[in-house]
Amino acid sequence: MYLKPQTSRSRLLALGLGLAAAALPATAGADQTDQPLNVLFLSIDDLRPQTGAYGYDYMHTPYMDRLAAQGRLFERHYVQVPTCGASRYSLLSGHLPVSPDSSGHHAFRVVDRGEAPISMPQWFRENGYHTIQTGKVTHSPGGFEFRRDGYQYHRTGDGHELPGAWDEMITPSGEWETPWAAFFGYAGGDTRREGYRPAVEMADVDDTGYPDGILADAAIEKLGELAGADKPFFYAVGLYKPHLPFTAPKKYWDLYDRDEIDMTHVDLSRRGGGEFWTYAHDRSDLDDPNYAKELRHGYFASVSYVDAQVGKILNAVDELGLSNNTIVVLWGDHGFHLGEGGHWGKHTLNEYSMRAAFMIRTPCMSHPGVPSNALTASIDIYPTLVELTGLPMPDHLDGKSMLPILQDPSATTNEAVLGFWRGNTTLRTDRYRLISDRLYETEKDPSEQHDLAEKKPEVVRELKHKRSVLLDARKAKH
Ligand SMILES: [Ca+2]
Repeated sequence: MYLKPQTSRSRLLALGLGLAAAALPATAGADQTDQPLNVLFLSIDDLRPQTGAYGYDYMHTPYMDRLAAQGRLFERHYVQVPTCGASRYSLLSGHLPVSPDSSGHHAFRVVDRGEAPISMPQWFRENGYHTIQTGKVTHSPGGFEFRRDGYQYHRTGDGHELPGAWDEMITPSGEWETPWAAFFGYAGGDTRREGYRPAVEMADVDDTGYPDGILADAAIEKLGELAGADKPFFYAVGLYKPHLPFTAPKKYWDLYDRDEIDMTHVDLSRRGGGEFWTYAHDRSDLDDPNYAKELRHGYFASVSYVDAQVGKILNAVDELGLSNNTIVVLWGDHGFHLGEGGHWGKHTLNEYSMRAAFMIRTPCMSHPGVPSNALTASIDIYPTLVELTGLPMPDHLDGKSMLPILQDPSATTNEAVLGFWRGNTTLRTDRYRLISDRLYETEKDPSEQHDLAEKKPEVVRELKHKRSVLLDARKAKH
C-alpha cells in the first residue's frame, strides 16, 4: 500500500547526478554489487542559519562551512512548526499538521501511539537499513518516553518515542547521568533546577566538559563499527547546542569579542522573552544592551562549539572511508530570535523562527558548493532521502523531493511553504510572508515589522487562496 514506482538508477543518471558506480543506490533488481548509500543525519537543536556560509563572516563555523562547500546549502529552508518536538515530528513523519488548530496539540507528538504514519527511520529499517539514534532526534534526549515534574524530567518505563524506528539507541550522559539532565547541563555535572538556571555559562573545560563532546565521541565510535558492517546504515545524531542554556567551553566564547557582537535588527524597546524567562529569571532585563550582547555571545559560542563537534564527526566519516557512500544531512529543527523584532526565542511564525539551517552532501553531486535559494520545507527531507537511496516511496508523504535542486541549484520545487503555530498559519512565498491576516515583504523587511495588508489587499487575497489550496490538498490526502 505504500509502494510507488521505484527510483531507478537510470532515472538518477538522467537527472545528471553523475553518481559514481560505488555511490549508486541499490534498487530492487539492480546489480547487488552496487553499494547502497548510508545516511548520516545531523540534527542541531535550535540552529538558525547563523554560520559563515550563510553570510555571517564573523561566525567561526569552519566545519559546517566546509560541509556547505562540499554539498548544497539551502538558503530558504522552513520548518513546519517552530518548536522542537512538533518540528521533528513533521520531519520524521513527512506530515504537515492535520490543521492549523492541531499544531499545539502536535507539539510533542513524536511519541507514536499507533496513530503516526511510518516514520523515516522506520521506513529505512523496513527496507534493509540498520537504524541508530544518538542524542536528541525526536523530542526527548535519548529518545525514551518521559514525564515532566517542574524542572525535572523522568523516564517512564521502557517505552520510547517513535517505536519501531531504531535498532539501536545510544545516548551516553557522562557525569550528568541522564539525557535530560545532560540536555540542560552545566559544567561539572550540574543541570537546570529550581533556583539555578542561568541562560549562559562559560567554563574553562574541554569539549567533553559539556554533553555534546560526549555525544560526538559516541557517534565517532559507532561510525567506526558501522564502517565494517554488512548493512547500510541510517544514523541520526542529535546534538544539543545551541539550545538554551547557552553553555560552551571558554575557548569558543573567546572566538568573539563581546564589544563587537552584531546587534543587527535587535529591538530592545520590546521584551518578548519567550522561553528566556525560564532561564533569565534573575536578570530579566532583556532591554539591557549588555545583557542582550551576552546572550547573543553565548548563542554564537554555542554554535561554534557544536560546529567543532560536527567537524569531529565528519572527519571520522572521511577517515573511515565512508564519504563516498554516505549522504550527510545537517538540519536545524527551527530558527531562533535573538532580540530581532523584539523577541527572544522561537515560538513565533516569523522568518527568524521558521527559517532553519539546512544542507545536504551526497556523493558525486553536481555543482557542489553552489547554494540553493529555493523554498524548501522540512517535510521535503523524507522523500528526498528515500529517492536518493533508491528505496520505494511511501505514499503518505506531504513533501516534495529536493532531488531536482541537488541536480541543479537553480531549480525550484515549491511555490510556497506552510507553517503552523498554536492555531495560526503562515505562508512563505518567494517574496512575502502571510501570518494569519498580516502581510510582510520578508525579502525587504527581514524582521517583519511592517504589516502591508492594508496597502496590498490583492496580494493578501492571492496568498490566502494559495494557503487554502495547500491546506485543502493536505486534508484531501489524509
Ligand atoms: Ca529545537
